[in-house]
Amino acid sequence: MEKLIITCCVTGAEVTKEHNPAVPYTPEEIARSSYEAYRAGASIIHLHVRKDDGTPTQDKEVYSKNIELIREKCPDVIIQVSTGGAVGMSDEERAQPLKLNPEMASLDCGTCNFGNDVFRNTPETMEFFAKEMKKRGIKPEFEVFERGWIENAKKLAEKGLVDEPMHFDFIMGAPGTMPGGIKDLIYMMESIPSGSTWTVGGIGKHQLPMAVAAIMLGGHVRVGLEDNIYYKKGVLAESNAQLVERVVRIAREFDREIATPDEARRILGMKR
Ligand code: KMH
Ligand code: ZN
Repeated sequence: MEKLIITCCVTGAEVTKEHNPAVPYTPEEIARSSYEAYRAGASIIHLHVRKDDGTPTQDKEVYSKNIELIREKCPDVIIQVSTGGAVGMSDEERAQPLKLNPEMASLDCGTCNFGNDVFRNTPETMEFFAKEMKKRGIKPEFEVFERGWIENAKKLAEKGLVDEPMHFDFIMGAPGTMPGGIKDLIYMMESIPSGSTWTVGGIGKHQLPMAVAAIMLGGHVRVGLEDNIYYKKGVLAESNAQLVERVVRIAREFDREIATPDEARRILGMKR
């Protein structure tokens, strides 16, 4: 098996310090938390940013400041900006961090219920993000909340809007979307085009079982406070690094070595 790529989703747009005080908001907090996760073994930081009061934002200048501080501490880590942003944001608003030409970005390829909201990604939205990423040489990570979203991503490839190999992130167990069972994960991994890579992010209680399954099945792992604020039932995670450290320990038990950022680039078919 390839070495294991660990993505850390350090803050997201939904969780707050009221849920877990370790959720980082300011550029300094996000950079520190990213650095700790990187030191623990994360080679990709999935990056949302916040205003200092915790409000999610896609503001280009705020992204720029966050990226600058992360880069100071982790010169080689892969920074994957979010184009999902928060529910209700416009496409233009969500696309702002792409203007900074990051190495990688998330591309949500479908619409779903999302808790009590609807996370809207129309075909037009998906094509807009795909074109923008292709134009700028940004590697997309296709976020998949439902099985049909893989078909939407394949359509983008058929239209020549994305380059292969494609990289998918299965988000499993988010309220309103596909569940986080092993059978669901196997169905997903068997549905992507051959030669593609995949990672999985389990939401809440699904984070640990999905991570262990991915380690065994040859996929990659996403963990972090965006997806899960607990270490175990009733016990809050102390930090993003703590969640990454656990994955590293388990991977070692299965003889899967941890990929450095440059090894992750090679596995994902990216140029530095
Ligand atoms: N915050 C969610 C609505 C992404 O980063 O691309 C979308 C999300 C996915 O987190
Ligand atoms: Zn996200």
